[in-house]
Amino acid sequence: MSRKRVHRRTVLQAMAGTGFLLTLSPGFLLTGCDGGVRATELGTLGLDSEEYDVELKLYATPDSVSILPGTPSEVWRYRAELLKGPESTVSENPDSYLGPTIRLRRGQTVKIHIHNELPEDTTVHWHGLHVPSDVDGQPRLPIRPGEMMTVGFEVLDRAGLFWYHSHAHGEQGGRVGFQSYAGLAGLLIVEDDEELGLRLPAGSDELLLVLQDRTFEGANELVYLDGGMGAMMDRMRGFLGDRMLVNGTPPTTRNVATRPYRLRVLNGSNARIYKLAWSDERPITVIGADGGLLQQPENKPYVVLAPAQRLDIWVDLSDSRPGSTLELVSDSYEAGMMSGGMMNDGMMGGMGMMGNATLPAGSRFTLMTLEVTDSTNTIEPLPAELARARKKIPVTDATPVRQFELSHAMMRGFAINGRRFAGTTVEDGEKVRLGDTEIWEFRNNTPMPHPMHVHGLQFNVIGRETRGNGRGWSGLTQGLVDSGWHDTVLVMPGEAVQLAMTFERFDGLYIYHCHNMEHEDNGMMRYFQVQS
Ligand SMILES: [Cu+2]
Repeated sequence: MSRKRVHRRTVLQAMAGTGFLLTLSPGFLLTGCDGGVRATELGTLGLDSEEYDVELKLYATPDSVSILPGTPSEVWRYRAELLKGPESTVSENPDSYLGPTIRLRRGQTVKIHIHNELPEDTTVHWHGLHVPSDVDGQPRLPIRPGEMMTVGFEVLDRAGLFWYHSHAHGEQGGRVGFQSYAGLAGLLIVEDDEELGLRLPAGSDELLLVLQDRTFEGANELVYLDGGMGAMMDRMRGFLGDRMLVNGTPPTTRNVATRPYRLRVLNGSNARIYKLAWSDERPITVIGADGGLLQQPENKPYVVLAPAQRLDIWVDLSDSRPGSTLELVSDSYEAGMMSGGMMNDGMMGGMGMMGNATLPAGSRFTLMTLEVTDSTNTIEPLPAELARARKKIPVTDATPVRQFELSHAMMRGFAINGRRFAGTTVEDGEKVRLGDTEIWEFRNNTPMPHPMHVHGLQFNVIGRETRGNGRGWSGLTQGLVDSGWHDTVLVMPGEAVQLAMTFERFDGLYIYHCHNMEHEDNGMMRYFQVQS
């Protein structure tokens, strides 16, 4: 038996409440401020309750799925089994490696038994959800092969599109990039009364889109960081696949009718940034971002979607002619050589020194074609006011500012304030007070963009400043969606971005990191501690 498994047994036994647990996982027992939320019996983390509204089993398991014509591809994926709760809680995606879409209601209590059937450690992170530290799927609480962990939480977030994915960190380094690439990701939708009251397009008029790029070789085998110089460059700029998959399959045509649709889009890619636009150049109407609906709809010529970000888009096809088509594309932009983009002379960076991507960053391609095949007369207009319930975080001149310098050392990966990921180590500058509001400023000193993610909360983007050095990326500026609520913000090269955030309800350890998964796996991740 390997040392790993012995170690895990120790953790499981220790969950009965003995003291040495603290040394195995600092912060583990600190989550006690919100009556009833605490680590309890064997393997149950987070909310401990007699009764849950929803209970399900979630398996992380090897599988094979037909993605391209021919041989099925080997993947790692999530499968779910609903034990208790509304039928609509779990919808499988049978033709895809993506995990089932999990649909929850605000206020529900949820219990999830996570089974690891993979040959290595894993975790499940509920990206964007405000959950206790122990439930957050952090690398400090791995689920060993063959073992099960139970997490409980209350759905506290307002309605929005969230997702769940692996957040594993192995002994040799980060495994987020590999495991997510292998297929360990799925959508999680939170609904609430406020949003349902708006009567936005639903059912078949709500289109869920997960954007991912992949590379296949041989008999449809997924390829990730396949060694050599190319792999080294992939680690530096982030992995770029050579073809697009949408919901785990090549882009398709969807039949639609002459009425409004709601597109809810997740960038589930490891590193690729999308510039979403309509093929007829009509504006993109944005109604929501990571943390739910915006206060009012906003029209943009195009929108930028960085890894882990979500956008909610409304489109009205009521004036469309039956037989006509409309494409959702990712438009071209200049990405800079260091990020695998096109060079100025039009030569593809991917063919030169920057790795072997044949679909360089900033390429134009189609993600989905809408073909109008039906006419309908029932039109729900888009409400002018979408969200009133959540007020922006108040900040004043007295609100403390915490700065984070993002840096890159060739061959030695990435760092935040000069520090690389070092397990649960938390420095003085990484401790915050429960209940406090702060401004976090991420300052990008690298030639690459970084989508920075803070766990356990939603923040407001309150400012952006360019400090020079931002060459090459101006083609994305007008498409950044900064209003509303976010858990991931794109910080461009040479840019400083200010975020307002409040550390509510839960103390303990959380993580902040770049969501370019190769940057994250190569050091650009740190723990921070919320102290009560
Ligand atoms: Cu990064």
